[in-house]
Amino acid sequence: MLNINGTIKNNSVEPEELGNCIGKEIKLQGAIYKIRLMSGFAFVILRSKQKLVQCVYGEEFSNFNINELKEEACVIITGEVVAEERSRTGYEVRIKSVQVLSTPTEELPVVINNKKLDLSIETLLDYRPLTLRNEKERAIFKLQEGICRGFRTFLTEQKFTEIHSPKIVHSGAEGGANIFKMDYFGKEAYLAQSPQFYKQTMVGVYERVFEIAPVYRAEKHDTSRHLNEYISVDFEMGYIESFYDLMQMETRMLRSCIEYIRKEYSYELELLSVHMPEITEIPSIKFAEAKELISKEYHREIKDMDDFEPEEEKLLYEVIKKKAGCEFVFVTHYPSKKRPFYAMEDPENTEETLSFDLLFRGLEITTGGQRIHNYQEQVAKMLSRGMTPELFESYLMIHKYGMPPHGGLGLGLERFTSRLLELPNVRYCSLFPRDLKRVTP
Ligand code: AMO
Repeated sequence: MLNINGTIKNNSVEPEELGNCIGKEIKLQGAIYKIRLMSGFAFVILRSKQKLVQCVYGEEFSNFNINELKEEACVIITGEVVAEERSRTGYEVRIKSVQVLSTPTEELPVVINNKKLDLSIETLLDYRPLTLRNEKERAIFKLQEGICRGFRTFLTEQKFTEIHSPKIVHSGAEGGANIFKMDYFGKEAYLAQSPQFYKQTMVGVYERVFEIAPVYRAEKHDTSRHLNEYISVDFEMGYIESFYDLMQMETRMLRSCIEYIRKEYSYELELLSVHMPEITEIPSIKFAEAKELISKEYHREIKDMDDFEPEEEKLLYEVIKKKAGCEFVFVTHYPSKKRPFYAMEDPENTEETLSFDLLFRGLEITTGGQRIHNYQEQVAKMLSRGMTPELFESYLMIHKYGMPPHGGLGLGLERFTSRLLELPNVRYCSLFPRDLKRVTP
């Protein structure tokens, strides 16, 4: 019988410890990222858990044949850590011997170990299992991890409870045609467009909740901002005085996240040359006023009174940056007809909702707002939209049996990341993007 007590036998040092091992012989595990042959010696760059480690082969101290070592082989290196001021880390590992655990059977179809991958977005995504091994590609998703940790840390501190809501659902929350239908043992079901009903429901349980999880949108168009599966950062909170409380909370969440990654992910930020936004205060403007401002500043005719055109979002960014020096802008009071049935209308003007979007560097990254919490009011709004309240019985339970004034928001993780890194397409910020043409890799 074998007793498993949780001990993993591994004598490899953690790469972060190498700086403390100067003069010592160590073992180090990783993949051979790059071999640069010189005469009599070679640089062997090892891809470890987080960073690249500079190792060197030398005829006088290495006891293996460098020509037999292949890039992308998985190895355990034995070597001595020596101080080397020309190395980025201040040290390097002189390789004595190499234990090869596995070695590629074929030449890689794309070059993945250049500083910058010189590939079209299609090739980059087609070879995702390989291209993700590139130093900068890895840094993007490491940073994205940091963003989620930043949000999670902040929200947990603010006493939000993390939840996991179902992704197979019985009705759509966001309306529109972009819902995936599925056959659920002979019944019709859908992939969740958002955790909307469930996060509201959980406000009745915990008062403040959040979720970071995939959501599904059957987007029929191929744009640089739409994915068919994306990660939604949602929070929902009760006992709000107005929807401005939600905007205050989001401002603090973003500020806290930016500080967190600045502190914890400086390696990735530097590698990706991220231009970090300053968030002290975020200006807020009503939707109708924003439309007029853009029209006046740029002598543009307003074509669609109910929504922004993508170009208008960019122009709004420019004008707000010029006037207020901020790269974010809240836009509030969106027209009721453009917002979902759960949005609360402004009692002073029922044509408008107590809702907002947040734009960052010219792209909508968040939608949020106050929800209807009164049962009669919610049923009446559904009926006025031609909906059948009976189909939403379980959702309406919360309204029927008591809910505090509440609201929340959803932030698209890939959109936020792409704007932070100033990348032109959300696909760059999705590990394995799903779009009109792509369900693989
Ligand atoms: P909405 O539908 O506006 O609101 O979505 C919220 C945020 O999600 C992101 N987003 C997308 N990202 C990538 N691909 C897509 N196809 C896509 N669609 C949306 C955007 C957007 O701002 N339940 C509400 C939120 C709330 O009120 O709490 C909702 O889902 O960044």
